[in-house]
Amino acid sequence: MTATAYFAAGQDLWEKYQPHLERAFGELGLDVTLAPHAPDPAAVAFIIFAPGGEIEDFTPYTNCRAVLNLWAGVERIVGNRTLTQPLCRMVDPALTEGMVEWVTGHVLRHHLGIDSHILNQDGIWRRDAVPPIARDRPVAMLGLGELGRACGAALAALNFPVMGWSRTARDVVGIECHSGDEGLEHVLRRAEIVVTLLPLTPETENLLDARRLGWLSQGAVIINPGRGPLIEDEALLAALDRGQVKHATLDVFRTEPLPPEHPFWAHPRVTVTPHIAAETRPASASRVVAENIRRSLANEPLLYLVDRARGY
Ligand code: NDP
Ligand code: OXD
Repeated sequence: MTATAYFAAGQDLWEKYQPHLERAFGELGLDVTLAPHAPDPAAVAFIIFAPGGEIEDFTPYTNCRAVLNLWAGVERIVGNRTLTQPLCRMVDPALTEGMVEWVTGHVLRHHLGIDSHILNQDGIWRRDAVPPIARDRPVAMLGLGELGRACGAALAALNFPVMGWSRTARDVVGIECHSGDEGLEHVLRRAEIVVTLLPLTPETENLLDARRLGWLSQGAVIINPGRGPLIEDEALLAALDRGQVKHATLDVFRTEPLPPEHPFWAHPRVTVTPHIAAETRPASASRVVAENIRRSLANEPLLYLVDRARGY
């Protein structure tokens, strides 16, 4: 019998995804009908979801075998009490590539002091700020999941000493791995550049508060493409103002779009990017969705299943 996959991620995304999803279903020979509406929720076998999409209440989808999130982060759906179906998050190879490029680019910007040579050129020949080579610039990667590992590997390949931090103890080639509160203190005290690629959960919210920011070495740089609430805004502003944090490059915020009056916009040592570090790409992500539908229909384990208790 044909299964129905309801694309509940909104009209804009529908237009971008429809041809790719249909192609990906065809490539796997799936007997699946893709629909932008679900007049009969009980007939829906799969829900393709994105935050801000059409579903708040999952209760009527009584025969839904899985909810397939198009985003890597699940904080906007994982706590939905009506969601009893398995939830899968997105691990998209093209999103990962994008994140590696964004993180590497921003790390190199700060490492090389690129701004001082491309902004405010004033005719003065300054040779006083030769950067160290990468092997002398320790980087902390908070989060050693799909994205943290890929970014850490790219930075390690450039010779940055990468210290990683995760919830459980990990062993990642090329990365000095740490976990637990002591591990966090260790990496923050030693890092000159800190990248946050953690999911937003009750445990990670406000992780970088005044106390932990106080562990940073003077003049550290923070790069946050994870989620805004990982860092306390006020504590970060205070750390910037006392020079403990030399610069913060922020892609994600408590409120998005970041309101025009937010102090981050005007701060001379904050760079705001509008949540563009890495996007899910329809062509590759559609293949991930199709593969999970194939697995479900074949009663095989789903990929990238979210652990509701952990929240990611
Ligand atoms: P993963 O789930 O693969 O990895 C999460 C990592 O965070 C794991 O290493 C995990 O530890 C660690 N972690 C979770 N909770 C804690 C904790 N309490 N203490 C210490 N470590 C913890 O996620 P991804 O790498 O795929 O994505 C990370 C985040 O990046 C997403 O959740 C999303 O918020 C953000 N993102 C941002 C984008 C953007 O454009 N700005 C695009 C895509 C994602 P462990 O290994 O032990 O499980
Ligand atoms: C994601 C994001 O979680 O784009 O996929 O932030």
